[in-house]
This record gives sequence, structure tokens and C-alpha cells, in this order.
Amino acid sequence: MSTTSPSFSDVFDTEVVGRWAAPGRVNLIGEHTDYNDGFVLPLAIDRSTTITVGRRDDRLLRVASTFESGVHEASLDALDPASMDGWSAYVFGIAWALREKLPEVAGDAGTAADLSAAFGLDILVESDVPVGAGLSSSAAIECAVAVALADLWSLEVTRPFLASVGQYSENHAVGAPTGIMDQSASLLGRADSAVFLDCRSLDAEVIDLGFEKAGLELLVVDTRVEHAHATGGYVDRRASCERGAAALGVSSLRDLDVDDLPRAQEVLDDETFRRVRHVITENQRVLDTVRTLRLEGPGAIGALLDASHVSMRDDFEISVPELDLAVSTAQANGAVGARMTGGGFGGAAIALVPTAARDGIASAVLAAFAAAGYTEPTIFVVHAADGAHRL
Ligand code: GAF
Repeated sequence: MSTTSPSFSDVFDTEVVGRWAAPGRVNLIGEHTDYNDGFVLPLAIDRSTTITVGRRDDRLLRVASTFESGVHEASLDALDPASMDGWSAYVFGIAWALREKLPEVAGDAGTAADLSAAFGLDILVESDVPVGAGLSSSAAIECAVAVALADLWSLEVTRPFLASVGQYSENHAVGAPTGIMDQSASLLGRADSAVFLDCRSLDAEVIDLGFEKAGLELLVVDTRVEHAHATGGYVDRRASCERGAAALGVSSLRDLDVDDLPRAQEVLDDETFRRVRHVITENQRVLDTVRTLRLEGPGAIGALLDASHVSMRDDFEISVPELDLAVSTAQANGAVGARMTGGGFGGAAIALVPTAARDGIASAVLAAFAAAGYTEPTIFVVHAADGAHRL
């Protein structure tokens, strides 16, 4: 029996006023550096969440999706993170976070300080960003909703502000203590480019990747080992970084560089030292990657990608055997460089590959997973895409 996804009019009876899309992301390099005020270099990808929106006459937000049956409902007058759960928290959380954060920018360009003039909406969510793969399916929903609400409610706010709204929602409505990288990539991404973000100043620069000109492609290996950031390892790693910074007398690990490593080794226990070393060296690798992309092109960044993976595997200890196998197999079969991407503990690896070697590398990874008895991974090419926009 074949099933078809519901259309907007199957679920809602309001008239459609617009559609918005926001992409997932791949992080080229700079992992677990964002919440340490450091540097990241993600790209928005050609996998996205699309929302179709109808205007309501009341102050209700009603949301449905093509991936789960049922309609979730919340009143704009009673938005409360404590009563948000499941995937709809990614939608309601944005409205709540906007309400909380608007006072920070009220008055700038005539921005309203509250949501008193906002109206209700019906929202249908669809997405081709794989869930749990470390490609920011949640940020894609948040950012599609954020740009739609800003457009529809005539909020004169900037994209960096909307990224901070997305992060605030993720932290307080969803309950994951994540940084600002994913929402920034989804909102600020550009075709064929990466976003070089300083997570302290929030200065962002678009960096040309030049993959096509160099005959390269970016392959994603989704190991299908699912991860979550609201619990366990992610929370624990963040706490280690904060402990390390406090013990070294700085407000964040951004204030340290490789020259501080000998002192860090003296002061910290071995595990905390290795966590700190990952962040310090990863920040340097982001800066080196940006410089190398500019001066030599993408064919020269392989060693930095490889070193990033080793650091995440051995120092930050966020890799899993499936990610290590994807990375080592890609490297052994001709990838320029490879690393796990995203928060870790599952999810996806990326490999920068010559187009001519792409299919051979994909086959080798599939064969290696089969030989190891792992679940078959999903392997696909991604291209750097534009950030969230109205369709
Ligand atoms: C997840 C988080 F959401 C990001 O903020 C970032 O910390 C990343 O893991 C690790 O670099 O995607």
C-alpha cells in the first residue's frame, strides 16, 4: 500500500500566505568550538526544511508535518517551554524565544518589543534533512520558522539576531545546551561557500569553497547511528570545557592558544587537558583552513580535516567506530581529507573527494560497513547552498 504525505489543505483550512525554506548544514571544520567562543566554518547544504504557512484570525499557532500525523497547537498568549515537547518544540520554541528576545532589539529600525500585534498561523513542515544525522535538521526547522515569523509579523530584525533566537530556543525550549553554529549556517549560508563565524564577536564572513573548480565534491556518510544533544556526551563535553577554562583563569577557551598548552597540561587532569587541547587546536585548524582555502584552494585542506578527526576521536572522544571506519576508508581510497561532522556520538562523516574517485570511495565505505557488520550507511553528495529564504 502506498502512502502519500498530506498537503496543506488536507490538514488546514486557512489560505496559504507563503512558503519558506531553510537548509541543514555540514560543518567543514571547527567542532565544539562555538560554545567556547571560538571559530567555525560550516556550510548550508542542499537539503532543507520547507514550511507552508496559512494566516489565522486568532492567536493560535497550529503545526503539522509530513513526517508524523496529528496537529500540535499553542496560543501566542500562553507560550511556555515547559509544555513543549517533541519536534513541535522547534516551532513553538521560536515564537517563545522571539517574544523573550525582542526587547533586546526593540526600537532598532522600528522593531516591536513584543508579539502583541502578531497573529496566529497554520504551519505545515516538510524536510529532506535526515534526522539524527548531525546535519542540523532541528536548526533547519527553527530557521525556516524564524524567517517566516519575522516576515509575516513584520519584525525588522537581522539574521544574526534570528540565529540567536534559534539558539535560545534550542537551549531553553528544546533543552539542548548547543552553540550558535547551526542556526548561523542555516541563516547565513551562501551557494558554493562556507560561513566563517567568530562565535565571540558573531562577525561572519562568506568564504568561497571552490570545490567544483578544483574537481572536488563533498560526500556525506550518514552512519545512521543516531545522536542527541540534550543529554549525555554533549552536555558532559561542554561542562569539561567550562571546567578547564575556569581552572586556567579565562572566561572561555577562546582566550587560549597553542602556546598555553604546556601550562594547561600542568594545571589540568589528563582528561580535561585533552578536552581543552581539542578546542584550542581546533580553533587554530579553522583559521588555518580559511587561510589555506584562500591561498591554495580546497585541494590543500585535507591534512587539516584529517587532524580534526584525530583530535575529536582521541582528545575530545566524541567519535564512534562507525564514524572512524567511514573516515579511514575514505582516506584510504583517495579522499583529500575526511572527518566526522557535527556534535558526534553518531551522525555523519564528511569526505572531500575528487569527483573521479567519488563512486569508488562510496563503494569502499559500503563494503567496509558490510564487512564490519554495521548498518548500511546512507551516502550522498552535498553542495553548499543559500541560507533560509522565502520561496
Ligand atoms: C551541534 C551543536 F548544535 C552545535 O552548536 C555545535 O556545538 C556542534 O554540535 C559541535 O560543533 O551541532
